[in-house]
Amino acid sequence: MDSKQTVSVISADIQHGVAILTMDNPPVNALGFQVRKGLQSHIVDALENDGVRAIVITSRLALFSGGADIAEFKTGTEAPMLPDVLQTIESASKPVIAVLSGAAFGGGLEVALACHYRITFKGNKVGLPEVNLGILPGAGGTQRLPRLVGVTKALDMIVSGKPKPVESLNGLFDLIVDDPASLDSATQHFVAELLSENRGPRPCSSLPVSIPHDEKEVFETYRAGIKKQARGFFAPEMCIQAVEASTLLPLSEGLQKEASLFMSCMKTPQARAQQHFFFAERAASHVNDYAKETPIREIKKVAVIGAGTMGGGIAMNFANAGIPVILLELKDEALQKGLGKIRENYEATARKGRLSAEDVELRMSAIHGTTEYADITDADLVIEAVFEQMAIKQQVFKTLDEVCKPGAILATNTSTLDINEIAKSTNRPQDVIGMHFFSPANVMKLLEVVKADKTASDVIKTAMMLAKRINKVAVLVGVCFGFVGNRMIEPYSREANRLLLEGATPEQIDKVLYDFGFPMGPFTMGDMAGLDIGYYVRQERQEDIAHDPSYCVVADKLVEMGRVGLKSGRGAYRYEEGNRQPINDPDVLTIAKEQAEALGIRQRTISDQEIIERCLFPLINEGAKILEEGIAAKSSDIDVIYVYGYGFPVYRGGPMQYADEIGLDKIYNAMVDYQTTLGEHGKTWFVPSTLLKKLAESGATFASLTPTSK
Ligand code: 3H9
Repeated sequence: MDSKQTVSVISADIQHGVAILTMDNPPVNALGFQVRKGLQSHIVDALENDGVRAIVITSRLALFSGGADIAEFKTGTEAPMLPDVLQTIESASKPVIAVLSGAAFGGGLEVALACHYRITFKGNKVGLPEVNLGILPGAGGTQRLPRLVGVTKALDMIVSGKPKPVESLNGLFDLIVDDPASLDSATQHFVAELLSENRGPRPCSSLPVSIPHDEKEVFETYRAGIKKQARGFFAPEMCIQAVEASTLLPLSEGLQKEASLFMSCMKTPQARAQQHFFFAERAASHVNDYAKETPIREIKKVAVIGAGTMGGGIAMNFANAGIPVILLELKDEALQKGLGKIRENYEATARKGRLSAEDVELRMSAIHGTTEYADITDADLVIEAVFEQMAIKQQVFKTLDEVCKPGAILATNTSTLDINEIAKSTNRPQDVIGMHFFSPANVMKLLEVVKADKTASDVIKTAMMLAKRINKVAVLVGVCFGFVGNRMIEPYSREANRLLLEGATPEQIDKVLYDFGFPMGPFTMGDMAGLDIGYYVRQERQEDIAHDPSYCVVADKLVEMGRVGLKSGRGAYRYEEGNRQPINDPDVLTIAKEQAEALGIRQRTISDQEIIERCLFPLINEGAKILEEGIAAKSSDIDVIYVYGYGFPVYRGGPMQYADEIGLDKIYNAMVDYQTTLGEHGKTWFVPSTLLKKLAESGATFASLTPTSK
């Protein structure tokens, strides 16, 4: 007789001798304690039930499973452990069939690998993304996948963490149906045939892992190939070693090796950082500034003011997402130049094989150029990306206020200016918001959404939601000079420049920060961006910095000498024609020495540790002030900004997670020490924030703070 029984997140339904175990643990069928316990007990029941001849594991959600419950990694995992549940499945005396009615990731795919047969539909995806969490697949994935799809494919999936279409994985699925709607009937048919042919369990432990003769060097070749992307990461090498073990050991021993490598990853600060970052990225969209029921404004047409590098890049985001854009520039020559640059960018992507010629034309056809404000009156969103000067921006917003339709969102891409002041030049401050893109705007994932005092909540919600449509990660912040990202980078560059005066070289400072994990050090970055940009910002900020005569004095001198970076062939380094490789320039050291002497600064040998502390601790301290002021609602938002906007190594989780990991007392004490050891400079710039002091004294972390809303 058929029966139905429900254990919360898993239901067991016996139909015609087949036990159908359906996972139903929204949102992603994470394999937390209840799911593991439910799976284990239902499988044991089904094995003991003489009326059951086969077991099907499937899901009620659009996803098969998103894998182990990552939140449990922090709080601790209770038995039954996933590898043990999977052992029960693999050694079952009745055939177990996984029916993937949606994507399967990590432990979710490992459940399917432990089953004896697998069924899915065309277009579905599976992956083992554990490496992105600083770990490796720890429930048999590194041992079973190579046995099913071969070493090369398994290695690639496990080390890259990227999902793959099911059709590309020969050997993994016994049946791939055309569409998800036919999965149920296809499964019934498959299982009926299986039983009628008496095909029993088929554990993959019996399969050998062989490396084709011409692929003996597979592991060494793979290591060499990923050297650049894997720089600084611990987990990729552990993944490789685990897959290597699958080729050398029987399954049971391979599983033990995998477990030990998994634990060695799990204990690292990198794993903590990457898991923190997984939740940080998602938490960035949880904001208190609007409600679930707050409506969003419809965005069907966008206008971008300014066809320079930023404006062009911003326009590309919308064209890429199929949203029509009007690009406005006052002079036709500048407009044509901007449109030409956009085409060049698309064509360069097409040459790399990442875009077809038709796509280039399709995207270009979504961007219309104009020199007339009259052409943007029906835009739902206007993003201003003109020269970074208050008077110019205010003039643009005054015009937008005159021409744009009621309800249009008026956004500014300013990276430093006061958006409340910009909003004042309109009669609709509730519609004004900051949408701060990072350069190159068509590439960088980050979008700082800046709410001004009067920005309406539906405008904030629309901007946050729109970010998803254009494939950005949005972080909501408040108004202050430089918002979160640029405000915190200021002490970082200030200290890097001051260290030059004190005797460090650009090369030493860049190397230390590159080795810390940044894609490049501050001097290489400055030369690439152009030293004139910082120079003009400093000119506008004289009242904040004039009291410190040493403030970026070498950078100022270089700009005044016409050494504005890569584009002029000289900056903090020198460059050969057509080559972006920085070359050390002794002239820069001479300039630094002369300036130091003029300021009475004694040059000395600077340790690498001091470079890290001097550049990063004031940056973190600024982050603490930002939290104190409510400019960012939570420390994890700052981490998302730094990883996606400034290349802070994700394996350190972002500056605030890094601070929590090394201990806030250590940072506080170092700040206090520098206050005395660095004389006037220390007294001015190394004052710990009240929040840092409070947390350090109580032994708390930034992550423990309750999110704020301003
Ligand atoms: C693993 O499996 C280890 C094993 O090898 C060994 C064990 C021994 N756990 O991303 P979304 C939450 S490690 C807990 O916005 P989407 C997420 O935080 C795991 N929570 O949805 C969010 O919560 P909130 C390997 C999870 O549709 C909500 O679910 N697996 C998990 O855009 C919705 O998430 C992975 O690394 C989880 N595993 O994307 C896959 N997954 O609403 C990780 C999600 O409160 N997950 N949440 O912000 C993903 O890549 C995506 O979430 C997925 C869905 C593609 C599944």
